[in-house]
Amino acid sequence: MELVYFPLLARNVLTLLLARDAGLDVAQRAVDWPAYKGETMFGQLPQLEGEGVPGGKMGQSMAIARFLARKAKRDGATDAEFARSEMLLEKMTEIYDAMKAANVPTKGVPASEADALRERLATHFEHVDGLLDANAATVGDISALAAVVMAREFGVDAILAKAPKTKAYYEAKSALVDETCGSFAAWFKPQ
Ligand SMILES: N[C@@H](CCC(=O)N[C@@H](CS)C(=O)NCC(=O)O)C(=O)O
Repeated sequence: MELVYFPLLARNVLTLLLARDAGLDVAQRAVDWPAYKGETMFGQLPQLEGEGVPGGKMGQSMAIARFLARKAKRDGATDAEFARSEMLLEKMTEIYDAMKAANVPTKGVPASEADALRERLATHFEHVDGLLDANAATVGDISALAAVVMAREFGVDAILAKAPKTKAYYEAKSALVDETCGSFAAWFKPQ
């Protein structure tokens, strides 16, 4: 399978980390944009393509991650694990949305707003830390890692100041992170 996306750290990170951690064969492919728009289901990226994808292609980043998690049995083995994983996924969406709201596309987050965002991120990651189970490695647990990767330009120590388990998980998974998306540029960063 191929994940069509831009060489950035954004809506692709969760899927790529999950796929590699779970041993699914998913490679990222870049395309000419906006020339490729007409080939996508919703006029946007990411899009998962290839054999094993119903109809050959699917859009919506979180649907893609959940689809692959189900395939790899990383969506939670019990009701309790599923619930925990789903809450973590929604936390990642909140973290993404908080950064997106403060971000000026291609430029970054204005310096005047970066400290306030850092504080909001630290609180979000404190919530994440209360749910995280690195050993379970559900898609929700991996989404905690993805959230740190997307937010790390704001300072890992600052954003994880109240999230020791998440910090330890991020540090333990540094090789996975580097191999998976080490060559992509940060999308969310202070200006
Ligand atoms: N809800 C969609 C949003 C996708 C989205 O906003 N994609 C952006 C990049 S992150 C995009 O394709 N932008 C280019 C465009 O709209 O032309 C998802 O999660 O996949």
